[in-house]
Amino acid sequence: MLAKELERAIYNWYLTGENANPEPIFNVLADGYENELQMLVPIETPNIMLQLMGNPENLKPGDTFTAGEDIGISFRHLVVNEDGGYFIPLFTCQEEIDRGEPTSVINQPIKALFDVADSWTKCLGFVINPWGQQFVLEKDIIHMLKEYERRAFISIIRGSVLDAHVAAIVNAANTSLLGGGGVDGAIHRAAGPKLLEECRRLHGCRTGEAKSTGAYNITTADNIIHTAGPIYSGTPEDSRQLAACYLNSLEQSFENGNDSIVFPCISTGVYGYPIEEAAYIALTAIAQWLEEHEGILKNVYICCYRDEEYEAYRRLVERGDNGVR
Ligand code: AR6
Repeated sequence: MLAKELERAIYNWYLTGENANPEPIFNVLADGYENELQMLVPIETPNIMLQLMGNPENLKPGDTFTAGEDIGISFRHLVVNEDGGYFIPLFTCQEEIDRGEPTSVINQPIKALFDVADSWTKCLGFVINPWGQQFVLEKDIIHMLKEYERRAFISIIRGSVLDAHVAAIVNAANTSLLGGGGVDGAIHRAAGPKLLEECRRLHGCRTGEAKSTGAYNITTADNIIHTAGPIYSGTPEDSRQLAACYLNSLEQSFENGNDSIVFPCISTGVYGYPIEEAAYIALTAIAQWLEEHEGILKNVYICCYRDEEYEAYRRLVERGDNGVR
């Protein structure tokens, strides 16, 4: 689970583009340091085999070996400078390893790796998934991560909720939950007809409420959280209902055990909510929920499909009056 979240955070960091804040990745790594995140580490096979065998001269075909306690493992290196400085590659899954040349690997907790890195003088750090979307962890970052104070981070991304890789995608649906246009239509098209079948069994959703389903053919998420935003009418009830959409979606994701979530700009399309106002309500509601549920959710993403949505969010974040770092 944590390795998957790490992959997702790195993917979204690339998606966010230039100057993206790496804090969502640090959140997962710091969590992994405390909670046994396992990484796959390539090893130098011949060495480890000789050590496993003890005395290879006594070998007969078909013999099997069990590793003793004192096996010294030799990790593979990516040499980067003429002084022999190197990085150690780490992988989140076998598919990432298979992008490069075949190698033997072992599972190692990231805690053990971070803790021994300082004793290898020529080691400059680690590179996560070097053959794909790589993330470099230099030693000073590793030191920082060991003491890192985790705090859920809100990232603003330009694009569709279907572009992000997350545990939960929020759908700006309607009270029938039976599909529609906008992002709702896009999610149903991507998920396939089984999503509509499950939605039928939910018997609708009141404005401001949120209900959870599977993600079906959407492989970039584990589940979909459907919420019905208010149709903008210019009354104070609008903002209460819009805030409720965000709060109830976060509550649902908490119940699902999700570590990451992506929101569209609820009600700002077909339902006509002025974007500037909607963005302020969204950020305030999310920041409030995160403050009340410290340490639960790691990463929150807001996807802005239209330029004016993205710009409204950027202006708000730059003003810094909404509890968002
Ligand atoms: N892909 C991704 N995001 C989109 C897309 C798309 N194809 N189209 C719009 N958005 P909206 P609402 C973004 O209109 O205002 C539906 O028919 C859009 O830029 O989808 O809450 C439902 O069934 C904005 O950021 O939803 C309801 O009847 C966000 O999605 C009604 O519309 C929400 O815009 C809900 O209206």
